Amino acid sequence: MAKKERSPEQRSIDPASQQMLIRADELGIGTAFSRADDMVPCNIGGVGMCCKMCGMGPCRLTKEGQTGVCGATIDTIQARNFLRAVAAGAAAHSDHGRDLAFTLKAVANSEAEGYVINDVAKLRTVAALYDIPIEGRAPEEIANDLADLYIAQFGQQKGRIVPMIRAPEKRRKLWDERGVVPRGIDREVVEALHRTHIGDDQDPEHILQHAVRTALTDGWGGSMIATDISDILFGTPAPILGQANLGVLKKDMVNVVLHGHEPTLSEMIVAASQDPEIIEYARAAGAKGVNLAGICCTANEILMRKGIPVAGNFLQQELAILTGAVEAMVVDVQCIMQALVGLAQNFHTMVITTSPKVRIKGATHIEFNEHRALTVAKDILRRAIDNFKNRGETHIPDVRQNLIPGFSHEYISYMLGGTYRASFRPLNDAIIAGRIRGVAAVVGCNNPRSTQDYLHTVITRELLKQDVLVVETGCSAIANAKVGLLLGSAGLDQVGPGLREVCETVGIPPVLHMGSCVDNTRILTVLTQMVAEGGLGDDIDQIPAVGLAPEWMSEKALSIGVYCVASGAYVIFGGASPVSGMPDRVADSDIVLRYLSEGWEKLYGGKMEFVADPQEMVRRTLAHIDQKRAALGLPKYNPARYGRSGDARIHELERLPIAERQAALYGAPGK
Ligand code: SF4
Ligand code: MSK
Repeated sequence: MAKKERSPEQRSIDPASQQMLIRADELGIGTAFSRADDMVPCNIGGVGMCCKMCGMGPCRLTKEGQTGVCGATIDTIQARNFLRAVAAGAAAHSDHGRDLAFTLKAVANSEAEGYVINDVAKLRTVAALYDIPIEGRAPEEIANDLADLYIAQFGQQKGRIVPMIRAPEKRRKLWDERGVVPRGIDREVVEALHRTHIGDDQDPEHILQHAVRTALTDGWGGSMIATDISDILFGTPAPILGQANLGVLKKDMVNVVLHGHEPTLSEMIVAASQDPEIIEYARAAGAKGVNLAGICCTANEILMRKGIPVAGNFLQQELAILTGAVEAMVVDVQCIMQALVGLAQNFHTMVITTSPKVRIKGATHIEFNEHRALTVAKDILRRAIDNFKNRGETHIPDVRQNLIPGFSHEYISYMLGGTYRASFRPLNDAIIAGRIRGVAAVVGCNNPRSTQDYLHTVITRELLKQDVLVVETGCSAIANAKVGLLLGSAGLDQVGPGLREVCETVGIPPVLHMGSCVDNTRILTVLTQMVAEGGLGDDIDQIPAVGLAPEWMSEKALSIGVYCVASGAYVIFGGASPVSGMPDRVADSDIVLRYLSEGWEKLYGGKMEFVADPQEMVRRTLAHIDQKRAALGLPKYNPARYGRSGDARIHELERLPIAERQAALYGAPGK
């Protein structure tokens, strides 16, 4: 029995999740929600005041003036813990990028079964950025050179990683001056571990400088490489109709849920699921076919490119199995709960691990290998189909919502300017005029310590009302998709008048789904292109923009936050801070917390803050946007100026007699 058990409504705002949580209670099955209720977070480690870097500890610094056995002070301990978390996050994203680089190399050399180069234009564009010759060369030759260059970024020892050249010039100079330019991706992660070993780096500011360098290897390194290669191999996303929530699972089909992060295997499973041989195999088993659905960022990858429905975000991985309708949950890397296997034993679901890096005791392991990807994908689907006969009672919530994802930076540029004039000019102009007050990136995870999806959706809705254009990635995008904010016209009645005009004119939803967690680099690219377009300053820190991770939980989120801060953004995390300390008990135990905000703002123009209250998050976001507008000399945001043009006005005018309509549009005759 949980200690402080919350009701389903307190655990999630999502009706599908609530239904499955009731079902879990009926069956007496625990989930992350009930385990979070049972597990009170450690009030010492949770605020960064515990060190377990060596066998003389763990040392808990809860008294004034106390140090660790080695003499380490609280700020050193907090900075070391923080750097280690950033290093783990950067490692996860970057290793994802490395695997894709090896896949690109294999595809270029015809050694990867089933894969082709899907977006030759993007391959040529990316290669040209690095002066790789493209004219008169076959895509495979270019891809081979690009793969070699990208693979080299991981083991490089000196110089700078190449994707950094894509940042605004002023920012690159700043990074040089601050000594945070990454030399090689692996080198910075290794150095982070070295520096935080007992008896190494003990100056908190110096340790946190390396947190910046390490995070930059993620945003302007590993993650950017991952996004580039995913687009080259599987296609650059463009708007496509999708669906989200547990109601996408189908009673009469074999349901295979793809969960994790890397698109390599999931893309091949999508291809295999359409193979006549597999469809026939499913029919012979008594099903109408194979229904694929995604969870977490694998979901975002195959949704953005193939329109494969999303079963849910992070906190719905267990709930999908609780439907009783999932024949197989196929996982690769990151954000996979170990609890899945025990939970699945209550049903017929097979949990299939596929990465050489990730095994879970009790799961079936079918190892993925890009050299025989299609064969592995078909093998997995056959195993899932064979399991269909074991299905028992099903409880699929009848809850799903349409959405339109697929807003890559390439597509945003195209939609704003067209094929021949692709550009960010209209976006910059809308911000300069005040139609769009600013831009917010609402991203990141779910966390069972808050109410699932509540913070993501309430903040997004509030910002839209204030004419803030919202871009999204990761589990946040799925949260807002489920409440219908990622549709063309739906939700436009809930947005501010200026933003509504822009959305109606361009034909876009007010919330743009830009992809998975590694695709936060698309947001860096958009910000860089907005700078290049002109009118909003000469560096990212001058743009009226804010990043928010309201329900963060992963170390990857911290790494993303730090590279955004280092790129000049104001980043607000919801929930608890891992470095807040207990300033009421131990004075100055919040030195590191303050440094991430005030210290980094002086150095990089961006800052990181942790704010629990959603209204306060919105208030700080708007205050920051308005302050950046003022610094640029832009007109003060005034919603009364807009909302009288565009489609809404046309509908009103249509009701007037023709002469009055013309007078309203063009002035009275003779004037
Ligand atoms: Fe304690 Fe120092 Fe060891 Fe950390 S490194 S556990 S503070 S003795
Ligand atoms: S999956 S890192 S819970 S966003 Fe990228 Fe979602 Fe966070 Fe995992």
